[in-house]
Amino acid sequence: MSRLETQVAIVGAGPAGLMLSHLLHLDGIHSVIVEMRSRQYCESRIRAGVLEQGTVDLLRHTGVGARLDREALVHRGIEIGFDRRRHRIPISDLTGGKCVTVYGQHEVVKDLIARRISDDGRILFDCSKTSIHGVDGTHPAVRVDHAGESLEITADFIAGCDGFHGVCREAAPSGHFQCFERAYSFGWLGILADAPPSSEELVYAHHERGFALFSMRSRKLTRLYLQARPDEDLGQWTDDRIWNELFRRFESSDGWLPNRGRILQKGVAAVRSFVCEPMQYKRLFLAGDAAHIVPPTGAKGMNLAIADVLVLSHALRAYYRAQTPQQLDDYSRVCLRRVWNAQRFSWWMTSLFHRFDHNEFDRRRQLAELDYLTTSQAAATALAENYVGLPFEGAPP
Ligand code: RFL
Ligand code: PHB
Repeated sequence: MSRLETQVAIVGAGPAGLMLSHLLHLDGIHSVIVEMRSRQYCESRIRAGVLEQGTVDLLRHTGVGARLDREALVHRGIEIGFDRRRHRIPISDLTGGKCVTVYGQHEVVKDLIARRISDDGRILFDCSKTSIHGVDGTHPAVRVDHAGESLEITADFIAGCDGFHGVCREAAPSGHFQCFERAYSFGWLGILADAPPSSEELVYAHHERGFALFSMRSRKLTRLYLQARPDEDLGQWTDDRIWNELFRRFESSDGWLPNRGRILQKGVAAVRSFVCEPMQYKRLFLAGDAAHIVPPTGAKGMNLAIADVLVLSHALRAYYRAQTPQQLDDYSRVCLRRVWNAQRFSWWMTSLFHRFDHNEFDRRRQLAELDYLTTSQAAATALAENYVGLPFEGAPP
């Protein structure tokens, strides 16, 4: 078995693992990332699209915001559709000028991989058989098979940035982590369409047939989602059926509809809420989707992952500079406060827009809430403040 030593071994080259490695490098701390997928796969996996103000500020501040500044789309409002009408929530006006930025998660991943490689960072793609060892001792290790050989990476700390289905959460003794979970009876069917977005802003639509979301990836690509069954058979969803369903759910009295175009990608994503507490076991730290999942309705998942690793990088910096473990001990508490806030907001957005197995009373209550949201400045401000994101703990001024 080959051996390697580093300060922080990171499992997963998603936004959390890559950003952590980048932040540690800026503080002079060495890390190695192991990733089960290929570089090409990581760079083309279409997922999140909406970046909070704090995420964008951090990308810029740490020197990985140049392409984002050239290509990303800045959004100062969102549209809420119900009862065949759309209502604008002016999120920038309600938050002292803050905005969200539409820039695909895979673009952030591409920018971070390019930067890590140009800084001589080590990312081992195409690893298999990842396993975690020695988490009870002072030198935990990650073992993988990579490039035809077995490799053991010994480190001071392990960062589990390996997503919801990763292996790191299982490395702690059973019962250490307490998991809080909520399942939903629906998923999201998402498509990427070769069509210029027909609105400059996102449209979240409530409809009696179920939720629909209009989003985008660029001036040429529209991203759309439909509430669907979690086990939806994509084979049953012809392109015509998808467009017809979208057009029905977005139907509005002013005639606005998304532009139709060739469907480049389609997939079904689960909708779930999940939190693992604490987010640490001795020298193993969980970050991002490995520790928590939010329903996509609030657009918070990737932003939470970035916020976690900012806190973790500061704690590791304090540890290496002054041998002070207090910030590491505080990691879970600091992160979980933000995580539960995002859970609350994402659950609220989900319950506001989706069709549940509920009765007419509940549907009317939903409509009343949408009415209140689009006519009360106080209600709209609460949405706007959460949508652009609460301030990042320890973010640069
Ligand atoms: P990731 O991105 O899942 O990365 C984990 C990485 O770990 C690798 N891995 C392993 N590597 C080695 N060994 C193993 N045993 C491994 N097991 C796993 C995986 O291959 C992967 O590369 O987690 P991370 O970094 O925590 O990032 C989280 C985000 O990806 C996620 O929260 C967002 O995509 C959620 N999300 C959204 N978030 C937003 O902030 N804004 C949005 O607009 C938004 N929209 C969305 C979303 C997620 C969606 N889906 C598909 C669930 C829309 C959708 C449809
Ligand atoms: C997306 O563009 O993928 C997206 C936008 C807003 C959401 C979720 C996903 O709330």
